[in-house]
Amino acid sequence: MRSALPQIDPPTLPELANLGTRTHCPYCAFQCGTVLTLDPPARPSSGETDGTITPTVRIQGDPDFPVNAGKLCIKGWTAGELLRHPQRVLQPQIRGRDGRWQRATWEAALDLVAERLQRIQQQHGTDAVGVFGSGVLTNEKAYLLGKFARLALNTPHIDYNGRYCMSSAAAAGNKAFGIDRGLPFPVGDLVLAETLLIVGSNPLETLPPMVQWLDQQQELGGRLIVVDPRRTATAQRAQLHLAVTPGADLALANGLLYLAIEENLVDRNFLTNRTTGWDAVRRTVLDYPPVQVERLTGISESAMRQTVRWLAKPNRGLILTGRGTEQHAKGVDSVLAWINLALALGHVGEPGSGFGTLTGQGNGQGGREHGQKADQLPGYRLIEIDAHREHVARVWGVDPASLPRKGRSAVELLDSLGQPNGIHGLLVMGSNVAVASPDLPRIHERLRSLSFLAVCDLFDHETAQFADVLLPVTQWAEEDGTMTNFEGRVIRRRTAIAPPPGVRTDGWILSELAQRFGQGDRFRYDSTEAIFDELCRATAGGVADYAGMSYARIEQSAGLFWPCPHPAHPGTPRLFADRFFHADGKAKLHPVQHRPAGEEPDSDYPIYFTTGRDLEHYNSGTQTRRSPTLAGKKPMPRLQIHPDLAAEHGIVAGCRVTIASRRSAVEFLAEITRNIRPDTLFAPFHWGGRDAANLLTQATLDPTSRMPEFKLAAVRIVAVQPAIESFQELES
Ligand SMILES: Nc1nc2c(c(=O)[nH]1)N[C@H]1C(S)=C(S)[C@@H](COP(=O)(O)OP(=O)(O)OC[C@H]3O[C@@H](n4cnc5c(=O)[nH]c(N)nc54)[C@H](O)[C@@H]3O)O[C@H]1N2
Ligand SMILES: Nc1nc2c(c(=O)[nH]1)N[C@H]1C(S)=C(S)[C@@H](COP(=O)(O)OP(=O)(O)OC[C@H]3O[C@@H](n4cnc5c(=O)[nH]c(N)nc54)[C@H](O)[C@@H]3O)O[C@H]1N2
Ligand code: SF4
Ligand SMILES: [Mo]
Repeated sequence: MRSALPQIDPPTLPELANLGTRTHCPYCAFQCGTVLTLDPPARPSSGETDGTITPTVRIQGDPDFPVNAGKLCIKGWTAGELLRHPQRVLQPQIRGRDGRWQRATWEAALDLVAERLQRIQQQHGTDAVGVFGSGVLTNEKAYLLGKFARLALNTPHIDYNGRYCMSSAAAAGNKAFGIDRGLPFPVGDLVLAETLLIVGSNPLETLPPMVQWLDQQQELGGRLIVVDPRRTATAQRAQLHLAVTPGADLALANGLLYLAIEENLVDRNFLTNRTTGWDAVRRTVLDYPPVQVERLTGISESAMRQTVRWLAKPNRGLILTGRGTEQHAKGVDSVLAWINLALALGHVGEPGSGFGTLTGQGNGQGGREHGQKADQLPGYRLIEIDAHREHVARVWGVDPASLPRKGRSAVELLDSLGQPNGIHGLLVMGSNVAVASPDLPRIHERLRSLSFLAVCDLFDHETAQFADVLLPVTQWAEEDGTMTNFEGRVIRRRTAIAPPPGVRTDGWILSELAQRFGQGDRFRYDSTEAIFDELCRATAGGVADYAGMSYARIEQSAGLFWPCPHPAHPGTPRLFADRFFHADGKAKLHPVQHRPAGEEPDSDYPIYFTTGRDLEHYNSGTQTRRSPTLAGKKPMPRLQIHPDLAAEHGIVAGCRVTIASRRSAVEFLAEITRNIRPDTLFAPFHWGGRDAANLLTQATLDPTSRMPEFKLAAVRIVAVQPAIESFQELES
């Protein structure tokens, strides 16, 4: 199916509408405040430079936005490189009989999408079409996408890439606290932590402006402990690094709680007054004495004792989790184990103390609140609860009985593509599933067996290679909306420049398609703000209550924290000061047991393989691999390998090393480094094609969150090509 896109000259930037506009970075959940100007400054073309100046957008950190306070990472200040990128898709494309893209009018492309999806529904039933959404979408788009799936397509099958990202932390937060908001406090509170324990996250590379908060925390005398199989940039600045065995976090957390009990560090007052469930947890962790935990985790008893003493009162101890501890088939239970520890030490709710999780995607938080998750409706309502269905149906003006029920989760949805009783027509909006999904050989086979695939994106990416129709959309700086950052702060994305003439917003596309499904009236809005106002009504009374918000209110301050139930409500920066969100106001502890991963190393595949992120690239790499600056800095993935393991296989820096799992094999450039456990290999997942780390990963799902096990597969080294050049810089 591979074919080049017809090249069209990208428009330059003639009418940069609102330069000096304050908006936010397109990438991660930090949602750094930015100010956009022109670089180089537009000047009348003259003489030798006639026509040669192509202005680009300059992006600077917004000093007035308190979260990043003027700082940006390299991805943020290079994001402008993509606005007029030569590979940007500028017109709808329809796959011709020869397998090549052909330009089409919007009318023709949208008619085709509607016709094909309708034909599939006539043949196989309404449930035979599905939607795959994204945490890249604004709140307004996420809301519309959920409404579109339920009302226009009338299918239960909508899920999104947040299932790959935040679902385990979300499920654990809901179970323990009765609410799921990544940080239950503003990020500035971090500086108050006397001990910060970061588990399975590498914020120095994944949320880099965090450095300023960590610096301040350290200047105030605070300590940092990092739990990660790699000695990451973050771990390198820690007082204590616990290089845990991949997949053993739950045992570690239980082992720490065992020691807290033994050392009499448990806060019994807090447990009695503010929690339930302690007895069962206490009994469970008694099975985790240090010898046993040391065997499972590779962490010494003395390091564990140090950790728990530093975290316990009278210190302020704060535990933060990331994908390293969550993207496992026991991700929910692992997060619950960390929450148990935080609750038992009695800190939760006090500034600089407690528990939080570091959200990933730009709108990873808002994306999971407004109804694009298979089991959810706007406001974090649940689609299987009658009262919740009734509220949302009223706002939408439909009969509650007409709303579909709960659909399939992301991996299960993709796994059903083209299968009997599965999905035959799919709309993907804002995700490159052909790179980002686990066990790619299987997912590619499924994508190939679909009858019809439509993709809305900026680029002709790896997933679009499987598509029949590609609909080009506007980018962040070309549109209005709101995003909810990792603190639960709702902020404004603002239009700074005019989009290229041939592209449309995702919202416009959904409303046009809805019209073709006879639901046009329910998708007609005068402005993005009108969508937001409806969203606020739909969330009223829900857990993620935005009812008191408006664009004007959000703009008056540096964003508003939900819940914000009425127009006079100031928003809720700190969630747990007085109560938790279960009916009794208490937090719940849950007894959880360590168990093996979906796949453990064995004699055939003896090495752990884990995956994650580089500073310079973002997720599937659709965007950052196309940035000349970022691709120049990191042109290809590197496999991190410890010198001991390398020596065993005769590998030196710069060798090409092929590793195989039970799914497939991938050849990587080797980087020899002591910053990883000798039993573990690491590769980033930002590349596609033959470089995709996800060709190796496995898709065992967490039974509760349905999160796939991205962080653990068993592999072996199958071939080593000698280094052809000197790769000294690859030794670290
Ligand atoms: N530069 C950059 N920044 C990003 C992104 C990006 O792609 N690039 N993506 C954004 C998104 S969507 C997300 S979700 C966040 C993710 O942010 P992070 O959670 O910080 O990212 P990861 O690199 O996936 O995983 C963190 C660490 O988990 C470790 N790890 C692996 N296995 C285990 C384990 O079993 N236990 C423990 N404790 N640790 C383990 C890895 O070695 C890795 O260092 O980043 C966001 N920011
Ligand atoms: N092995 C391994 N795999 C992983 C992970 C891991 O740690 N290891 N992490 C997982 C995680 S946490 C995540 S979040 C996923 C992310 O992986 P993906 O779901 O692929 O996410 P992105 O790469 O961010 O893709 C976003 C897409 O949206 C497009 N886009 C940007 N803005 C817009 C817009 O406004 N509208 C539309 N329609 N499109 C837009 C971009 O061009 C890009 O193609 O990957 C998961 N996969
Ligand atoms: S930290 Fe995240 S939001 Fe900030 S500039 Fe970097 S990628 Fe953008
Ligand atoms: Mo993510």
